[in-house]
Amino acid sequence: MDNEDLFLCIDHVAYACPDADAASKYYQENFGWHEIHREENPEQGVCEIMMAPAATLSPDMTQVQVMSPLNDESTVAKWLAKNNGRAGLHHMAWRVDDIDAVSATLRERGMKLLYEEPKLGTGGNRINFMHPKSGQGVLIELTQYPKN
Ligand code: MC0
Repeated sequence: MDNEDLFLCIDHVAYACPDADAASKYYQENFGWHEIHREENPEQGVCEIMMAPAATLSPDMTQVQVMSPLNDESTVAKWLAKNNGRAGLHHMAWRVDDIDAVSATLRERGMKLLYEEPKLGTGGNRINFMHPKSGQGVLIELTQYPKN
């Protein structure tokens, strides 16, 4: 793939904390942000709440994903423990149109993707992650919206 066809936008930035509900309330009360969507993803071990500065999401509006671990085995629980329990930015997600083609190109370029095949992400998206070593110290998610 050509560089200009790889990524569409920053879909969301993910904030990891011990209590997603409490963080959502804080964003609503202090910043006027809105809950757009919430779900539990047992495979990823997270409760996650998608939030935006408007009640209605426009197509390219970057969201904040507020997430907390569902259990001690969650990668987010491990991350929080390593961070001495402190909340903080955990990853950012880049939206792609064709995650299979983008993943193939990134692999050709030597990037390490965590999963052989995409897994289920928020709202039925297909997701994968680039290892923080490939992201120069940042965990980067690739996310593709369901095709109609
Ligand atoms: C770990 N590292 C990070 C990091 N997590 N660097 C930047 N950002 C992070 N979030 C670094 C560590 O500092 C360490 O660097 C190295 O990566 C290995 O870390 P570790 O503590 O030994 O942990 P691992 O290797 O067991 O796990 C790290 C890994 C894991 C990224 C592989 O967290 C993972 O599988 N993440 C992908 C799944 C995920 O995060 N799911 C939650 C969101 P040094 O230099 O010390 O070696 S789910 C989601 O977001 C979905 C629902 C969605 O949006 O649709």
